[in-house]
This record gives sequence, C-alpha cells and structure tokens, in this order.
Amino acid sequence: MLKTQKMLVAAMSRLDEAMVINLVKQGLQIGISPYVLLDEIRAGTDRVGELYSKGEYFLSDLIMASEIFKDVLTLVIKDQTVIPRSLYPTVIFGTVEDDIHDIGKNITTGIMRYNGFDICDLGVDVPGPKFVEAVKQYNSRVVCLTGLVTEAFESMKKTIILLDEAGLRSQTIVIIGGLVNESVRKYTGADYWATDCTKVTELCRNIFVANQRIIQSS
Ligand code: B12
Repeated sequence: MLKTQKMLVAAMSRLDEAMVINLVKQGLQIGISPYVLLDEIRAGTDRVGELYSKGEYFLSDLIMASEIFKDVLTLVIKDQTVIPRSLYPTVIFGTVEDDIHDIGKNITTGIMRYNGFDICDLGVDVPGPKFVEAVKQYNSRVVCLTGLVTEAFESMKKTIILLDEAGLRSQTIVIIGGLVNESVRKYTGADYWATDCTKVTELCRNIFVANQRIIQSS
C-alpha cells in the first residue's frame, strides 16, 4: 500500500475532511486509480463504524463520514465519461426496505454505468414489491440488493420470496452487497454476494454471457 493510501485510511477514520480531500487530489495526480482511493476511504469508514460501535463516535460522526464520502465521490467521478449505450439488459439496483445506506450502492452503480450497463436505481428503503415491478417493467435479469443494517437481511429474503411468488425467480439472478457474507447469502437465498464493487461488473457480464442474454446492439 502506498503512503498516500495509508494516510487516507487514517485521515478518514479521524474524519479529517480537508486532509482526505487533499490526499485524494494527490493520489489522482500521481495516477492512483479512483477506485483504489475509494476503497481506502471505505476502509476508513469501516474504522468509523467500529468506533461508533464502541461508543467512541456518535451518529453525527457517521453523518460526517458519509458527507466526506460524497464529496470525494463528486471529486473522483467528475471527469469520468459515461458510456451511453448498454449491450445488456437493465440491472435493477436498490437499498432494501428498512435500510437507508446508499454510498456503496451509488459507487457500484456509478462503476457499472461507466462500464456500459443500464441501471435502474430504485433508491433506498425500497419495499420488495418495487423490485418485482421493476423486474417486470424492464424484463430484467439481474437484481442487485444493498443492505448494511441487520434488518436489511430480512428485507432481502422477503424480496427474493416475492420474486419467486411472482414467477420471476428462475429468470432473475440476485446479487447482494453491503455488509454481507456467505451466511447472509444463504439466509436470504441470493445467488451471489460481493463487497468489492469492482467485481460486480465482471460478474454481471459473465452472467449475461453465460445465459446468452446479450441484446445485440444495432
Ligand atoms: C456512513 C454510515 C451511515 C450514514 C449513511 C449515509 C448514506 N447516505 O449511506 C448514516 C449516518 C445515514 C447512517 C445511519 C445509520 N447507521 Co450507519 N454506517 C455508516 C458507516 C460508517 C459507513 C457505511 C458506508 O457508507 N461505507 C462505505 C461504503 C462504500 O461501503 P459499502 O456500503 O459496504 O459498499 C461497498 C460494498 O459493500 C459494495 N456494495 C454496496 N452495495 C452493493 C450492492 C451489490 C449488489 C454489490 C455486489 C456490491 C455492493 O460496494 C461498495 C464499495 O466497495 C457504517 C460502518 C461500516 N462498517 O460500514 C455504519 C453502519 C452500517 N451503520 C450502522 C447503524 C447502526 C446505523 C443507524 C441504525 C444508526 C442510528 N442509530 O440511527 C442508521 C441506519 C438507519 C437505517 N435504517 O438504515 C451500523 C449497522 C450495524 C448493524 N449490523 O445493523 C454500522 C455497521 C456501524 C456500526 N458498526 O455500528 N450510517
């Protein structure tokens, strides 16, 4: 890990916004990938979360962390060109019911759009039926669910049950992200889980290719 990256994790955990912004600018100047920088900041927010759990940080500190993250996002993605036309069916995204965390979702959808995917982002605290409606509307094949609070796992599970009841489960791959792991995947009934947003693009592309569902662009 480069010195700038180490310092970035530390500055983010201290919630030192000026220092974070400076280090990101420096990192971009010396050619560190925006996604590597974002990942270091994410490591810093994990530390913020730990300190919050221990009672050393408060809700206001979580809010501060999210504000810094948003400022960094604006800084790193402003120069990226969005590829306008997708070769693949629309991917449905949303933070599930009872959860309002959306920074990771927004990074992931940003990366996917940058890589040429059409995304329907339903926002945060999205009830299961909204996902079902969106899958029908876009004839979608991939649904991506974000969840960071424990309650989100129940909502993910319910959403997947609703897809099943609507007869859409066999045609839909469900990927979950956020604070998830293999146990959460099993509990919710999702097909895949990932916490590294850079891997989602490849995963979706592989899913579409494997299922021969590429829509040929003319
Ligand atoms: C910032 C933050 C907030 C902000 C969120 C702002 C926003 N617009 O998102 C605010 C202040 C609003 C907030 C509120 C709350 N928070 Co909060 N928050 C955090 C914090 C510090 C960072 C989260 C974050 O943005 N991380 C950075 C992003 C980039 O990471 P990420 O979301 O994991 O996303 C990455 C990957 O997961 C992936 N990804 C994301 N989505 C998807 C989807 C797919 C399909 C894929 C493949 C990948 C993918 O891409 C991203 C980049 O790699 C975490 C601590 C932590 N360890 O995460 C606590 C944390 C999540 N919050 C927590 C809590 C308790 C709360 C509150 C309940 C506090 C309260 N008392 O009100 C409320 C929740 C209200 C609700 N119902 O949702 C707890 C949850 C504990 C639990 N197990 O339930 C945590 C873990 C803190 C802690 N240690 O206690 N929070």
